Amino acid sequence: MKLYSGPLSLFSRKVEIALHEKGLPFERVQVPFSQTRGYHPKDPAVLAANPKGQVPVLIDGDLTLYDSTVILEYLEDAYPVPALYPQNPKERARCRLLDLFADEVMLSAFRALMHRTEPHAADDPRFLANEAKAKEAEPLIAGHFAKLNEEFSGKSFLCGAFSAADIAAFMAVFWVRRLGGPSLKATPALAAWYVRLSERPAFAQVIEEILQADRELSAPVEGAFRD
Ligand SMILES: N[C@@H](CCC(=O)N[C@@H](CS)C(=O)NCC(=O)O)C(=O)O
Repeated sequence: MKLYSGPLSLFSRKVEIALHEKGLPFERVQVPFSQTRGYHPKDPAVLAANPKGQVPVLIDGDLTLYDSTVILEYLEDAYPVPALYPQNPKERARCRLLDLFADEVMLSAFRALMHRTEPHAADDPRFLANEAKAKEAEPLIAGHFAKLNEEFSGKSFLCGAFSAADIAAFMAVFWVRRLGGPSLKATPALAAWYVRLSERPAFAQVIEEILQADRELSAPVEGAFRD
């Protein structure tokens, strides 16, 4: 399999974790990314494969796929062991909903923090205007943490056993922490789950690669990974 990925692409990294968790070998092609130009110029292979021009793109033989969730669902169908989704239809649907919650609902709030890794002067008026919007988003993000925290009553993982929902939610929580968002202090079950997942080899490898990419590509973020 070949995966077009980005060094600081949350959704590509989500797919990488799933591939590692399933023990599937893959060739990774890192598309160019910078904090000032984003993904421009775009990789021609990605443009050809995905009408949205986005990574991740997965190629498995004669099949080309884009969108991290579509890719995870394909991996589950084609390579079912170890499972990343519950077998029970209602549990499976609930797991998909949590994946969507992380990928879409949480992202739409913490997008407001993303300017923090771009190069800036502390008194840059554009940066300060973006910071005002980030501060407005932070209570919403803390609310998302509280919602996830409630999911853990009597469970170690979001859907009972480890699943795709854990991967998606972890990436969202990790991205918020990386961007100096709300701490996990008020959400102890979420904090304990976050530590547990960070220690899994698939997660530890991807986290280390993202931190290395940040050292090379990103501005330092005040309050990143605070307790
Ligand atoms: N819903 C898509 C989102 C993919 C996405 O937003 N990819 C970003 C990188 S994380 C990208 O390629 N952005 C470049 C662009 O939108 O032009 C997924 O889950 O894969």
